[in-house]
Amino acid sequence: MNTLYSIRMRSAEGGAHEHGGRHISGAERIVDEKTLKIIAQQLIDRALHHSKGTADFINICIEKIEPHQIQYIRPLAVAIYESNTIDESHALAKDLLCQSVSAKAVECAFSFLQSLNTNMRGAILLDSQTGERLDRTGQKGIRVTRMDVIGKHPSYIVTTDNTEIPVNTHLAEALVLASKVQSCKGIVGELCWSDDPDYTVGYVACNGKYHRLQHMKPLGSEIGGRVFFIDSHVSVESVESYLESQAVLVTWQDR
Ligand code: WAQ
Ligand code: MG
Repeated sequence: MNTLYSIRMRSAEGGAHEHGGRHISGAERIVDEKTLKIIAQQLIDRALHHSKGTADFINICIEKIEPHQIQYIRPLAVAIYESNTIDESHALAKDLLCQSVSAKAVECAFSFLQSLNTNMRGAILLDSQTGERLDRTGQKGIRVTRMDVIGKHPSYIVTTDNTEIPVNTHLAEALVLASKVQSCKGIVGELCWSDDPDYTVGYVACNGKYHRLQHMKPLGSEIGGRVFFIDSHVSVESVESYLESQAVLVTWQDR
């Protein structure tokens, strides 16, 4: 197998993140050497042409990954739902999450995301029973990194009810992230909606499924976020270390 590299981009406006700049976008891939240049170019374009603004700080980090460090996983199954309003979608999301997480923890997650007035770059970790916040990263959050699919993203996905849906960049990237997150020992659920003002689709991940939900926030809202629900029997350190460091590749087809 070719040598693989993790390539990650983060961009901000008004200076670097660590100097108070506003987060514009972040993205990452795991690719071989000959693809690195093309991906670096794509990531720069993403940072410079984003609906949230124009970055004046772009950080690109490239690291070699040893083949034995990589874990291979399957993507979550995708389930889709009909809903017409934010209230309906949130009620659905709560019902789905309550299969794996306490009602109290679900309420904490929603109030946390709904009270954000700036975006975090990462996710918050909540105790799946008490709803107590477990990470100590403040406004930064836990950033999931070192993940991608093997080969190309499929252009269509067949959902659990046998519907074919087209795969856009948001869905492809979110499904990879959510699949890595749910593969982490001790994580029992996730709640997410996008921070892109023109993208209102979100999801909850639990019970081996990516439950895709329309209308998770008002159109035009620049605030999004992610919450991961943790079983209190596992150590927060082991969860953080897996999310931040373990290289994971999603295999779309059987290998
Ligand atoms: N690790 C942890 N948290 C992250 C990461 C990451 N790598 N990337 C983003 N976040 C957090 C951060 O707080 C962002 O503000 C928030 O999530 C939203 O990120 O069609 O586009 O990249 O099925 O804007 C979901 C629906 C789209 C896709 C999610 O998220 C679909 C999306 P965004
Ligand atoms: Mg975004």
